[in-house]
Amino acid sequence: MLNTVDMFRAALRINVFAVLLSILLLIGALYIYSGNSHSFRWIFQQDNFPMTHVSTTSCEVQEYVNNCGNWSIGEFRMKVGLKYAQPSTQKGRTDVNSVTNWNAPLVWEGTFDPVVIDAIYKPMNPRVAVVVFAVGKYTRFLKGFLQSAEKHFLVDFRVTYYVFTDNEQDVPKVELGSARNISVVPVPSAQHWQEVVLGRMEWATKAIDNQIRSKADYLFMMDIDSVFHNRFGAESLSRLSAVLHRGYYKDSHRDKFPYERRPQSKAYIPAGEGDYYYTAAVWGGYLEDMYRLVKHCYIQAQEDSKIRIQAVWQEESHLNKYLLYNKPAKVLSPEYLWSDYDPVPADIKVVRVSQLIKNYKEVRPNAGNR
Ligand code: UD2
Repeated sequence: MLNTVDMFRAALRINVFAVLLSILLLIGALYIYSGNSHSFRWIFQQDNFPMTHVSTTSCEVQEYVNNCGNWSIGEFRMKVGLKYAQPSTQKGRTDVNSVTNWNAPLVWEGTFDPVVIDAIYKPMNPRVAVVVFAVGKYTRFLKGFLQSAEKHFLVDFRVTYYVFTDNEQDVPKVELGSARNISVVPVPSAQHWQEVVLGRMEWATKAIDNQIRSKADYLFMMDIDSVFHNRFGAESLSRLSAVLHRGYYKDSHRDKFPYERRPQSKAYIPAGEGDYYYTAAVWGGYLEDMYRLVKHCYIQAQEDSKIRIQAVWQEESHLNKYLLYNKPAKVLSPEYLWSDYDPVPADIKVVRVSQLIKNYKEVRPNAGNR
């Protein structure tokens, strides 16, 4: 039989337990609220905010909704009271064209406001995969690339660098921001640099299938022998973003572009056709769109090799052919890949990434200039 004291103690224990449980539940609720509603608290609020403010801010946002479907329209509404310079319909860059003839943005410094861009993209919290190859002596470029990317590439976004290398020990320990990682993907060594350059398409296709697909929303392919110098931000994100090659952007006649001109090759582009000449050293987009394009380059190069032909600029030739018939959603100016080989002209207001000067004979496995 329980006496009165025992009953009192039992009641006290139950009360203490109930209070502790309530506190735990309260902490849990607050934690969930602060995590999930981060974007609402910071940028997007107020369900009665008109839709037009969203769609005119960026067609890219609408595209993301259509493709990813992860966010309701309400989540793209700008924070009421966010301060940024008023956009103008009259003033802007006049020295360069900032729209293509298929009405896609052509991105230059001065054509976007980073405050607005970040306010749109950061709350989406996309996962970005960066695929780089560092095979043979190219591991020497990893440190400079990664350290500078941490300062300038999609800062405060979730980024995973997939480093494809034949020498894991040479992957440097680099201090990374939060939610940023390096994932090493082993690949065999190569006898010829062409094996690496074209092999990238095959290895990247397989890696997307095997390990990247479930972990990324966007994917960039980048050359490793380059260094970031300035912001390379969310203004670069789109379904498919291609960078104008610095050597051919100043209204070169399209027949002078170094497209593949042999009809036997799958990369063939006939004279009289072409929009721009894009570099294969930086390109990016939605994971699935990039997968289609990377795989396309891989398959087309394989078809070429069956008849013992190699496109004049390897995967870059296949990339240019694809983009002629499948227009990119954004075209990035050569700010997004300049080169230390060339002086910077007046219309390049900001060099965001620059290719390093390298001794081709020394770094490539089979010596010889390109
Ligand atoms: C140009 C293009 C490049 C590609 C190549 C094809 C530019 C700035 N770059 O670069 O995108 O189209 O021509 O011919 O327009 N790599 C290794 N180990 C090697 C060789 C290459 O890891 O032994 C990787 C590395 O990531 C390098 C990339 O492949 O950055 C491209 O090779 P490259 O830099 O030698 O080619 P490059 O400078 O002629």
